Amino acid sequence: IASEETATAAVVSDREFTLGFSQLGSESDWRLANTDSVKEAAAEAGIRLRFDNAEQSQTKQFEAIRRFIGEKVDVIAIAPVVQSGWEPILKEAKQAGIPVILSDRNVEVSDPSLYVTFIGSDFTEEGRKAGKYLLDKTRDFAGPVGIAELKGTEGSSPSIERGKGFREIMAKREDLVILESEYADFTQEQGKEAMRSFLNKRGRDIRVLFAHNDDMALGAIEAIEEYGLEPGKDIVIISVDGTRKAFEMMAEGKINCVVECNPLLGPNLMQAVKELMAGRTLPKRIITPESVFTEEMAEKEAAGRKY
Ligand code: GYE
Repeated sequence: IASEETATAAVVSDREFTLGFSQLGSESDWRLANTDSVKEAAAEAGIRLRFDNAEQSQTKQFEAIRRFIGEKVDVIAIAPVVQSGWEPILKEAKQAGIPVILSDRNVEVSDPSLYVTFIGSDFTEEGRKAGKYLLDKTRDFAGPVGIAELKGTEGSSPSIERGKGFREIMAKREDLVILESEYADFTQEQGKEAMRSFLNKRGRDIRVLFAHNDDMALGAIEAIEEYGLEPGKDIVIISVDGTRKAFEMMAEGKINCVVECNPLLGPNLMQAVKELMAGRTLPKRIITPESVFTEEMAEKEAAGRKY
C-alpha cells in the first residue's frame, strides 16, 4: 500500500502543466535569446508550452491571451510590449482562475493582485549604471557635452525606466545636455535611421550616444561610420543588453560600455510556474542580477557570451 501511495503522489506532482506564453515580439537579439531560453527551459522542466509572438502589437497579445484562457492553460506568462492598458485582459484571466506571471517587462495596474509576480531586470538601475559610466567617461571633456539618446519602444517599461535612471544621474552635472532623443523601437534599422537624422541635424556636437539596447547601438554605429566619424572615439557609445555582437563591437573599440540586461529568464519562469502549481507563494518581484562591462573586459567576455 505504501508504495502505491508513493506512486500516486508521484503521478500527481508530475502532471504536465500547460503554460501559455505571450511573447511581445522578435525585435532584437535580446528577444531571440529570451524566446530560446523560455522554450528550452519549458522542455527541460516538462512544461507544455503554448507560445505566441505578438510582433510588437499589444492587440495581438490580447488575442493570444484570450486564446490561452479559452484553452484553459494552467498559467499564463506575459512579456508586455507596453506598460499601460492591461487591466481588462488581466481581469479576464483572473475571472477564469488562471494565474498570470509577468516576464521581462512590467505593467502599470492599480490592482497588483492581477498578477502573481514580475520576473525581470531593474531597468531604472540599468539606466543609472549607464549614467554613472557617462559621468566617469566625460569627466575631462570640455563642456557642454552633447548627448543623443535612442529610446526603445514608446510606453515600454525598459524604455521609460532606463531613460529615468540615466537622467537621474545625469542631473548631477550641468554640462551634460541631451540634444536629441527619439524612439527607435529597439531595432537596428530604426536605430540607424534615427542616428542618421541626429547627425544630419547636430553633426559633431553629438559627443555621446546612449542607446537603450544593443541592436539600436549597432544600427547607430553604421550611421556614424557612414557619416565619416569613428564610433567609440568621436562619439562615446553606451548601450544596454550585452549581446555577443555588442561585445565584439566593444572589443573593436566601437562601443565603450554595455550595461548588462539578462534575457535568460526561462529557468526562473519555469521554477515560478512549478512553485505556483505546487501551491507555494511567490515573491511579488524576482530581480535578475546584472553587471556592467567596459572596453577593457570586452575581448575576454565576448567569447563566453551565451546570446
Ligand atoms: O533590452 C531589448 C528588447 O524588454 C529588456 O527589449 C527588454 C528589452 C531589451 O528589445 O533589446
